[in-house]
Amino acid sequence: MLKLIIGNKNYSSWSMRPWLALRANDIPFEEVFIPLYTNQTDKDRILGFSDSGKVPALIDGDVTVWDSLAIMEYLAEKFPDAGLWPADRAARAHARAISAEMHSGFMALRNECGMNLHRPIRAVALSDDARANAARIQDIWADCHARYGKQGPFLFGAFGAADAMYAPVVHRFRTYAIPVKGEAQQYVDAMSALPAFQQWTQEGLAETLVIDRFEHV
Ligand SMILES: N[C@@H](CCC(=O)N[C@@H](CS)C(=O)NCC(=O)O)C(=O)O
Repeated sequence: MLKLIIGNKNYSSWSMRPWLALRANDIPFEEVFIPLYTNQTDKDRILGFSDSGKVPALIDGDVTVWDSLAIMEYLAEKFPDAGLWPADRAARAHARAISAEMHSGFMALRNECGMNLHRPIRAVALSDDARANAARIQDIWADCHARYGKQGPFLFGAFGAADAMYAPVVHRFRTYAIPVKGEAQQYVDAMSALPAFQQWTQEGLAETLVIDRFEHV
């Protein structure tokens, strides 16, 4: 049985990504929750699974894969029928490029609008960089919709790895009241209707642990 080590569902956007990829495809796995930013004991538990000291980590027998994007690649190889990457090579390259862009970029938006599901909805004054990040993400979604929208409501038609990578942004746009326009709103609606996305959200909202440093934004 695969084991996915995750942090708080309320806060851990990196944990959310591979969890969604697994759950949305009905791939069985055991979930191991370790509260983030609590004490050395919890940190040591994370280190017991991954030398990176970070979540998520996927354990498959004697294979450990850490880092969300590497986990996505591992799952795509292990479960080819799940279609985590598009079958078409050009679309697959596109999906990998936008996933990498999410993984390595949008720092201003990520720093200024950390995922926090239970945060009361409230706009904050965003920096120019964060506003540019939000616009770029919406352009990515609109471009995918224009190219692949006939195949389904997700970025490349059916739900895949790129969607899992962008899913936490849907929460950020909502809780920080960032305006979403046109096709990007259709994408937000499709993601919000996905049962796996709803399950993560409900379980995150049910958590009572509070990480103080993420609460004053
Ligand atoms: N690049 C990593 C980032 C992982 C990461 O930063 N995880 C955070 C939680 S969302 C973490 O484990 N923080 C705990 C710590 O640093 O002690 C990925 O894509 O998986």
